[in-house]
Amino acid sequence: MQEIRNIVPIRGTVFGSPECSNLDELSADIAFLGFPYEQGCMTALPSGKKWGAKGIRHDEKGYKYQGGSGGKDEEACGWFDIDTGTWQLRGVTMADCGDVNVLPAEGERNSDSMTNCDRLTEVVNKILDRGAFPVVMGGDHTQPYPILKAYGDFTKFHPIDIVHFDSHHDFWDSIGGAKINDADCITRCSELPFVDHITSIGINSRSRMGQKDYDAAIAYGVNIITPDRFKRIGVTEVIESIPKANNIYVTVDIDCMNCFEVPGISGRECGALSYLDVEQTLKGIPMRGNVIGFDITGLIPDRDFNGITARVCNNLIAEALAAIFPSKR
Ligand SMILES: [Mn+2]
Repeated sequence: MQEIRNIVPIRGTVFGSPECSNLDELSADIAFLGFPYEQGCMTALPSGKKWGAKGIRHDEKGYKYQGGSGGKDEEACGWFDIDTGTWQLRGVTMADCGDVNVLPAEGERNSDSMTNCDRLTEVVNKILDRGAFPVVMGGDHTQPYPILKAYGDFTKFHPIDIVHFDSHHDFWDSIGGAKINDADCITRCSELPFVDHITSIGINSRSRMGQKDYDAAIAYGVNIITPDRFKRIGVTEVIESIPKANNIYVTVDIDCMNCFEVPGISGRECGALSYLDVEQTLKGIPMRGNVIGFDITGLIPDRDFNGITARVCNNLIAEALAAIFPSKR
């Protein structure tokens, strides 16, 4: 049987961090991984989520991993935050592992070959095995389920709570009977034996959340924060509504934000969260538990305007990581 690579190299890395295409040699606090996959979406929807990771990598304004003062190329240079008077991500090491190798979904397949989602699970499993914190960039929102499956072998991370940012509940049972897709990812995650509480932030009622799906989410115990409720109670109370947990996994579908802040997406929403709502909530999550992984999804560079949405994604990743990883120097 032909050897199939699990990851493929890319051009340009997140924040200009070093590339690591051999996972056996991965040695970093944080590992970036692209999952250029959109086989979990209805094909009637706008396509191009598979280029999301590429868009984030090519954003030019964001954190520069190798920079520092005095013109020196300092590794993991971090930045100084004037709100807190502290350095952010200084000395926190990062590596970009490239993209998961996504192959055609249909057609004849060797019985022992893996699906694309299995390949994602295997790569994240390896990243965890190397002691790094995975940051997966979609691709569509199928990804949290195969990512979380990778934590199955690591009981030190159990139980896992999920904090989910989205305009859509993603609590469908299936799409026409087909399971494991971008509308049922939270349902599938809820079925994993080591997943416990789920908080879904930004869910709106205009996005076809049928009452059946709503009832299923409530029956599971999902803590749903709509944009209206977010505005009413404010960010501090939103953060406090996230149950205290041992371990927290964070998944961000960027359509949780107003479409005029994230035009480069598929389902453009109004009356949604703002960029700062999401950033400030992300910064509060480490106070509720040990954050063990992060993914971001939904960017379609071809629908973006002048890279605005890629800018938002790149910045959210940097700010979320800065809240999770204190500076080392
Ligand atoms: Mn979603």
